[in-house]
Amino acid sequence: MESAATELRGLIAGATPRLRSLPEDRASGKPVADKWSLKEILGHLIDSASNNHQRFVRMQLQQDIGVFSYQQGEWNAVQKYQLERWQDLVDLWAFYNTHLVHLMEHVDPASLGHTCDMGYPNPATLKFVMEDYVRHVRHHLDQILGDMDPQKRTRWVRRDPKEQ
Ligand code: NI
Repeated sequence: MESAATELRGLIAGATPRLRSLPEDRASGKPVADKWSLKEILGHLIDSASNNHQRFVRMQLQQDIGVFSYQQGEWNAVQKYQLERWQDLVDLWAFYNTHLVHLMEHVDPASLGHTCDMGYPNPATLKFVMEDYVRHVRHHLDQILGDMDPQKRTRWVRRDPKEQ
């Protein structure tokens, strides 16, 4: 999983200083009430890191871990990311992902075909889960750093594991 790990390492290195430079009010600004603020998007990436951390470990220990998913909107709302300091969220995101790079670099190659049911039509292999995780990080970092109108944010396009 060297290439996914290298890509994630590059995303952390490139994005962290840019995230740190965003002011608190910009990070918590909510120009459109029903769209996530930048804090809430980064919070979503922290939830993604913590849930995928579980997948990355559990899938190495078990051939098929069955259903493993989480309710993204509910997770975000419960944790009140809007009330948390932006710099703390950036640090947590960066350190968590640094650990995930380490994990990917040391993944047991024999487990890359192990599977998880992520609600896609086909079971996802650990290789797919890791690659799709990095694609998802990039997608949301582009939203945060692109400074775009929240209404014009591009939607996440799910990929069927079979088409990887
Ligand atoms: Ni997402």
